[in-house]
Amino acid sequence: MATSDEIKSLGQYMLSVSKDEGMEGLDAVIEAIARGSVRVQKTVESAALGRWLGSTGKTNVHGEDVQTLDEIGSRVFEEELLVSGRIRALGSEEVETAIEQAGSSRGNFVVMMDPIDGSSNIDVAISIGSIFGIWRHSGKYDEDVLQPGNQLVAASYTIYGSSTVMVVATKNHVSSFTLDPGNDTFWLTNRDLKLPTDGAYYSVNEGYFNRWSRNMQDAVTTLRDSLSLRYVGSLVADFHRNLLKGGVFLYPSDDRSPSGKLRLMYEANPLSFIIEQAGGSSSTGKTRMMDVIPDSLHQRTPMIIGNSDLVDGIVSVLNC
Ligand code: P6P
Repeated sequence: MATSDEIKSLGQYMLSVSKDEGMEGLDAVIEAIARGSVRVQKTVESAALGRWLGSTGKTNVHGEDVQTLDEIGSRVFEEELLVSGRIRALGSEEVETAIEQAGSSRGNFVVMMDPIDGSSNIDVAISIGSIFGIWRHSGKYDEDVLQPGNQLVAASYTIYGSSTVMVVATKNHVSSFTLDPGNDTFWLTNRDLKLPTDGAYYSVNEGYFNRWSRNMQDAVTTLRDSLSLRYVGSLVADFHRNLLKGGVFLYPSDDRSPSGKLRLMYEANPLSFIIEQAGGSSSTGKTRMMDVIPDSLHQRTPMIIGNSDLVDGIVSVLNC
């Protein structure tokens, strides 16, 4: 890989990494995500002015209210990714079935995305994000779209916060890039990110405490003794803080959501790939997240993700 003082932009970085990791074309996929992120950032920052806030009045495949920005984000990333010529199949939280690229435009990557995560926070100007899992084209359509996390070759998210930051994880690297809105370019700001050894925060919606199993209540009560609670209610924002500062994020199953709320394919798996590349762990509470064999595109999963010692401690309490 080119030396760090030669690599400054996301484009230069990905060109080098794609070559080093034998992932020809991966740079084009990440660049498509970057272009889409620039477009979404412009929409997010002026949402109120452009009247892009609020609901479309439609419900998605999960029966959830579709925010205007959800729809815009899904369309923007779909356009950028499909025009890249590198995508064999594309799945989105906002679309019931995955889109398969036919004919000559077939690429050799499969992308699963949550185009706008945390949309309930859009109207109150709290950070939101976009999440992407990237697999190689494996063979038949069904095999392509339902690959386990342990087959991921890359993952990325963008957080639209006080600055717009893309985190990109590949087989050997996790790095972050900050958008310069002046020239719409993402510049390398953190190279080879690693989780801090000591976690600082635990992140969970304690408002659901009474819905959890007794073991989960005990596990979270223990966290209170040593960690501070931070919960934005926007997965990418909570995850990004813990990636940089150390900590653990939990979205457990509960008596109303027995499988949890978060989606395996385009939320849990991509973030699990990133956290493992940064030296952490991710579990369903029973098994390593990325070993889960998917049954369906939109299936949900409980998630415990962050510093390995914290994740392992919680899992041991859950299974004692
Ligand atoms: P709750 C946002 O709607 C989201 O999907 C994630 O971004 C976030 O972590 C979670 O839901 C918050 O859910 O039930 O705590 O409001």
